[in-house]
Amino acid sequence: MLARRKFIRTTVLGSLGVLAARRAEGETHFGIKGRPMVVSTWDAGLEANKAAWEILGKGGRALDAVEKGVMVTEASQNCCVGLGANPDRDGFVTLDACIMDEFSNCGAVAFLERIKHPIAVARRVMEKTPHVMLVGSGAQQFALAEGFPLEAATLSPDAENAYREWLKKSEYKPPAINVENKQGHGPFAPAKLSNGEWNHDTIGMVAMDANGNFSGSCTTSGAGFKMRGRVGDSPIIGAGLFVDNEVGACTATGQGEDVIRVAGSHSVVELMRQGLSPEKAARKIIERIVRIKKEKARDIQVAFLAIDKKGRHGAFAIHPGFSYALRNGEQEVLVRAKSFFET
Ligand code: SD4
Repeated sequence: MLARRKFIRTTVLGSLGVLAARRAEGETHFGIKGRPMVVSTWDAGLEANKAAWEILGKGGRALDAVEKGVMVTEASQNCCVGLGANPDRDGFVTLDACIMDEFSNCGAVAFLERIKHPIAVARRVMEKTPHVMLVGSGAQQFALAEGFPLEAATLSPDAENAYREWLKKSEYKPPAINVENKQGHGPFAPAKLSNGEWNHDTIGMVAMDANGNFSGSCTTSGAGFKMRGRVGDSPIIGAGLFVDNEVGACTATGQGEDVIRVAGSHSVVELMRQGLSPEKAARKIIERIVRIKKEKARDIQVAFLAIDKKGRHGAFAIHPGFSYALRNGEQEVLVRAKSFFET
């Protein structure tokens, strides 16, 4: 599947003269104000972007695009986002999500069980309550009151197998992260699915619509076999996602604990506000995490993915293997991000 996809490096995108000049900065620039674009994390982003583009390509609002986009991933049986994902160490799948729009409205749910589309519940929290975040049984109660169905409390066949395997040792030990060599770092391993593909447990998506407005979404099952009650960065505004319509938007993936400690996505957006490109801003915050973690940075993966008001997109990761999906008027591609460690 992957072999048929067009895989590109950030530095070799583009063909127009104006883009060549921008390439000299080591960045890629396809979207411009008035021309919509969407980027999302990992390979599953390609399918999610298609749904987002159905809206963006017709001049629709970025908020609708980022919600509908990640719902594809949440519903996919071939993905570890959503109810098909690996459970916590007590055997329950618990989901986290957040969404943010161009007016800095935001909504989030965390530790949500048995609801198929946490991102849609997060949007309802944003639009229908005076709050930003609902968690656990309260979030589920709200979802049911809003008409979301209560799904079965069963594991997907892939998750069932993975959990049975995990129970043999019951160790909360970081496995792999690198999609390419299937090895690497952090508890956020690409899970091997029964169809042979590898996938991740999170999707973050940020988009700019034809009006130049930004929105973002992030949804996850979190770390497989996590402690019961554990919540990562993904539903936390400023950590897993941040949008500022004057500047741009950023989302994060990887070890959530280390994204939270640097207020990751917010920090990237603040650096873009100071004039840094998305890639350079992401790189600075990755370097900050590496400084904090010292030698432990070898064992974790974190990546940031951002877009700005000039229509630039960029990402940076601690380790190789992180890629993001880009869709705009000209391109539908996977972009391989640069990383702090090269091997
Ligand atoms: C978390 N950031 O729960 C998420 C995990 C993730 O790819 O991004 N996995 O910490």
